[in-house]
Amino acid sequence: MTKLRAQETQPLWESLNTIIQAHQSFLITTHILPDGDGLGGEMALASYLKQIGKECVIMNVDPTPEKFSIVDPDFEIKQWTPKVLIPAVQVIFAMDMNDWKRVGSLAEPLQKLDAKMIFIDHHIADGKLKEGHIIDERISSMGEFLFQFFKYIEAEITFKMALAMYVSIFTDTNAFRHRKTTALSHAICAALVETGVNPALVTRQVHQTRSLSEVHLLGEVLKKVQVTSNGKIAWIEISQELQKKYGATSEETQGFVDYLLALKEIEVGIFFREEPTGNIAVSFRSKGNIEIYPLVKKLGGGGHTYEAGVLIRKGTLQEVIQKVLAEVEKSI
Ligand SMILES: [Mn+2]
Repeated sequence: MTKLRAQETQPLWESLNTIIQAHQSFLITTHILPDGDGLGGEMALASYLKQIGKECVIMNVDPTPEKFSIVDPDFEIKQWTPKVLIPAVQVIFAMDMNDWKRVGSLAEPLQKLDAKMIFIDHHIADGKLKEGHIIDERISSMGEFLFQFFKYIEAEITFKMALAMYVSIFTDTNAFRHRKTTALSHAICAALVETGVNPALVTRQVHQTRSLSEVHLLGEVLKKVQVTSNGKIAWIEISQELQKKYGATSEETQGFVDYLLALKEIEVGIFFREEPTGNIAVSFRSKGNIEIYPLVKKLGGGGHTYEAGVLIRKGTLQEVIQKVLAEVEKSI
């Protein structure tokens, strides 16, 4: 059934297994504004660790969005605040990220612990970073990596783990649309559905959750979509003023950028969002003919070849839009 990419990935499964076997206590975390991939990955790995008798806490800097609460039926994911005591664990796994800045204010207290700190990730990372971490840039999602790992070590995959991995793969491929979606991604999801995961229910709970005001905000944002002179790039923007008008949070505007790819002629969609701090978050999506990672990297961000993002700390919303569009037009 599932053709595992054994030769290439086996060393990563081996090293993860070695770390797990050699230690007893673990903390798992993921990036700020956690998504279905980070949360699903955390839950699947934590469930396995507990299954084999290890101690494991999941602690994130931001709360779990309501739509992802299905991966955490027993409320195991804890939110960290400066008042929360972090247990003195031996190993920290940070999932779906490869830069400690991505855990925001949790980075410092974690680094103060005398623990092994390991990224489990699939974002583009430079060679040096890969040493000592578990990074496979080819996989679609944490769920895809973990499923293969569990099969390799012959772990029992419970329904809870299956659901968490399905949510991870389903959300990080944007429902099997992204370029990293492979036959393997589908085969793994088929196996997870056989375990009892209900795809229609996951779609309903994860993708069909917008409030009326969010849809109205989306409508207002999309009404002002702009396209560059060469017709290849579409962009939208959202100011703090507009977000406030609709009472929307940053988390609620996630996914807006994907609507731009519905346009027939464009190759790249960009979403500019002003944060409460005044920083500008910029998300990029490419249909696959144009690699946007090099440009995003140049701007100081990161991500994948065709999906990437950057937080720009200098300039107003309009200044950032002008600057980024100029860079994009120059480079593609
Ligand atoms: Mn991911």
